[in-house]
Amino acid sequence: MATDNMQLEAIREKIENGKRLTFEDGIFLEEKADLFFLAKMAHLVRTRKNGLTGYYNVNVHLNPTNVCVYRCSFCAFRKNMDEAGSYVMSDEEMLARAADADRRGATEMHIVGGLHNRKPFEWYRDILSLIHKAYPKIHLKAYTAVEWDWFQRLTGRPVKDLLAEFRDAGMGSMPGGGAEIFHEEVRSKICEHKADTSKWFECHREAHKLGIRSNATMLYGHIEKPMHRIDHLVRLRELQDETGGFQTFIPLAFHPQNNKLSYLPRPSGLMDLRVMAISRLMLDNFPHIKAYWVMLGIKTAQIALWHGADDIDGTVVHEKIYHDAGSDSPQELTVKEIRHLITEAGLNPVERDTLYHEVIRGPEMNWKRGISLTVTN
Ligand code: V47
Ligand code: SF4
Repeated sequence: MATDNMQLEAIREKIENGKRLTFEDGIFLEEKADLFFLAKMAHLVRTRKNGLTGYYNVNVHLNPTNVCVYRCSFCAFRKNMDEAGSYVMSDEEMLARAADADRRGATEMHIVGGLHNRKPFEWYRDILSLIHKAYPKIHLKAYTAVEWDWFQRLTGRPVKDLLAEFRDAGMGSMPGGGAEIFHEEVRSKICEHKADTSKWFECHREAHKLGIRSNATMLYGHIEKPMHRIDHLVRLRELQDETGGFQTFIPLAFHPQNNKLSYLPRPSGLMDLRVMAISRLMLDNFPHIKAYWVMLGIKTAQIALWHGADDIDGTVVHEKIYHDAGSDSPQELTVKEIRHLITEAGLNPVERDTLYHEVIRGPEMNWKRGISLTVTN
């Protein structure tokens, strides 16, 4: 029988030679590898793919409504229709948010929200055309698989038609939310009613087939076990083998305030870094891994850049989902602060757009799209 050391050495050899890790290797890393080993290996893979670059972008969040028909147990953002604190933004408010984004030189608006009991699918589509017509340069990263599944339920139409229609209205790409944990043992306990795992994958597969890029997430640090996390990563890796349409993977640390899982502690800093590194190692076909500072906190996000992450997300203004759930990170980081975080970590800050082209800034808030920065290997 192989000893733990022999097994660890075999994994090291695989990583150094660019070979794929198995599900069992992933479990072994979860259970036996120390943080130094994980960091060293993940950093090797991150430098192979992205050198010593630390990517960031300039973006703004828009959550058009917090009214939601679902009741995911981890969610602190949703409200019932008539509940105090519920809101639906007007077109004017959303346009004002887009104008603000434009003024700040944002290259991206990240648009996600609740599934409103009374809003038809056209409301969601028209938000995109409204903003896109007024500010065509801003990339709209809009609506998670859960929302696409909801539009499908509302209309009875195939998701590929809906995606094409929304793309024509201005959608640029799909964010990675709604993935939570794919394994049924967990999914059935934390979000049993919304898009199931096969629907989540169907939406992303169809998007990729249409040439629409997307991201993927994993909500960790609640009731899931290591096996569920590794299963999640392996499933994502399989779709990426098939389509190549994923850009970035974003591990999302569970925030326990104001939701039905408030009895759970927050994941530790150690867990944040371990999950980041293991994600980098398992997702050998994902070009990027993002340390989303809003949920990790600035300090952990900075260190995560040495644990497999190559991207720190954006300047992020008006984020609600995590802040409602108790995130104590600020609402906004300036470009200067983000660049400082990255440089202080010994890395080279590069501004990217949503599709990982370099952003070249001129005077004032003028910017143009440069070359593609993603190396596929
Ligand atoms: O799916 C909700 C998560 C996600 C909580 O694609 C929570 O670039 C922790 O998808 N604690 C939505 N997490 C956010 C999202 C995202 C974020 C950043 C970048 C990108 C991208 C996508 O937020 C949900 C859920 O997993 N979430 N509540 C909570 N209490
Ligand atoms: Fe609704 Fe999304 Fe919250 Fe679930 S996570 S309750 S789908 S807003």
